[in-house]
Amino acid sequence: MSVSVVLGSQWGDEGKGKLVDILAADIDVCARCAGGNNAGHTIVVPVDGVKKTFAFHLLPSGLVNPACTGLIGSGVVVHIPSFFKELEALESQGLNCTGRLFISDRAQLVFDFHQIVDGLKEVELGGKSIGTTRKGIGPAYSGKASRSGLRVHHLFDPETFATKFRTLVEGRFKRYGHFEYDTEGEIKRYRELAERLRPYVVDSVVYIHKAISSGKRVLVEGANALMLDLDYGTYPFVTSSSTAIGGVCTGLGIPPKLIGETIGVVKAYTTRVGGGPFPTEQLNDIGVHLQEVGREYGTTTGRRRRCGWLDLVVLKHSQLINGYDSYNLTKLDILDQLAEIKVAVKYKVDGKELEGFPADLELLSRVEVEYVTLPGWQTSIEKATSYDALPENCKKYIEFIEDFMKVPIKWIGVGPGRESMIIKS
Ligand code: 2SA
Ligand code: GDP
Ligand code: MG
Repeated sequence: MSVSVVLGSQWGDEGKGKLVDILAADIDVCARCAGGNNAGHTIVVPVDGVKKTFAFHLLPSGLVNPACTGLIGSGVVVHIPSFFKELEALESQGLNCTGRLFISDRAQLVFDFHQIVDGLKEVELGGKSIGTTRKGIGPAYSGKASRSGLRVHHLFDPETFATKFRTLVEGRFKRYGHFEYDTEGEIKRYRELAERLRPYVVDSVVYIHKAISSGKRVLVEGANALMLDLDYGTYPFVTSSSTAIGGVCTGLGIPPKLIGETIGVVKAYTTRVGGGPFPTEQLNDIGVHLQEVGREYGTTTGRRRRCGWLDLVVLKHSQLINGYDSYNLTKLDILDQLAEIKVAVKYKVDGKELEGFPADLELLSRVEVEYVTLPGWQTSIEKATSYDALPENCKKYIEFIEDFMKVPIKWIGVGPGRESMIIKS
């Protein structure tokens, strides 16, 4: 039995949560391998004829399926108060997660002081700020890499926890000056939180391997996306985790040979939240149209997302690294009203085509983007339930992407709801 993987192919918010929710009907375990509660996955589900919206940040989106178990892997960074807050919000919406949510004892902890430092670092960067979610993600992964971080298992050794915690806070005071922080109060709070967390904690390596070997179907839900990957994204305008396929292995402790289908989620246009380069960004009416029709606001922070055309140079880079077997093209309905749709196919610098997506942001700032213009369909596709029912120009757009990428588009999103997904054979 192999593990399936859903990954964001662009700068995030492609609609990974919706696909994961649909696939969760046929899976037993849905696992998160990286990131933290910076992620925002929105799911719209009909419950007794009424549309219900669920917002996931740290917990796996597969939990909407009552038969699915959620696993938060070792590569994830966890802010425990947010874990409980999200769990309570889901339970208040009628999702009972008792006995079907687990967290790795190796996962790194995010504390409030990481979130404070995240904000201070952004202020320090001034005009060059990353535009982080201020959830403490960067500072927590920095602590992990510098081998001073605290992990879930430390919660159950109160003496060691308290000593290390005081040292960590002192270190931050030395670097950033004294900020208001109740260190002893936090230590006390975490003693209580540890007891609440205990029933959820597992050795996730043992857990996932037992699940796989007993024939359980496992799906990994990627958080953020390839262009936000610490190594392969638009560094330093990235998140601090490995959002690529490698992060699935390291974040869950599974070898590559156990990975089966890898599905790339591709928005039919491009969006990005926060700072950093975005070659196909449209700072014009098109960008505003995509933003408004697509309701492009951050799920976690409510920030306006920047919008632009689909970029196949980005997708090629993403394809090389993650090796997607198939795509879910999402939010195609957002292009319904456009007379013409552009797709970026080439980057040139000084008249010469670049072979790959450049590492150097200075070089990237000089690229000339070459587009192909395709005719729009100017009809609503929201109610389409089959590939054949789509307008010809819409099919041409889909097939152009498939031909260019040489990867099949298996799912097509035509609306936010679970029912608005066409399966293309
Ligand atoms: P961080 O907080 O350190 O991970 O931020 C670093 C960069 O990563 C971007 N980032 C995101 N981009 C898109 N979506 C994200 N999740 C939320 C959502 C975002 C929101 O689903 O809408 O609500 O604003 C996400 N998380 C991190 C971030 O913008 C920085 O560019
Ligand atoms: P994720 O981070 O990749 O899970 O994506 P988000 O949930 O942050 O953002 C995607 C947004 O688009 C959510 O509000 C979804 O409900 C919505 N969405 C997903 N697929 C579609 C689609 O095919 N059409 C439309 N109109 N909305 C979609
Ligand atoms: Mg999102």
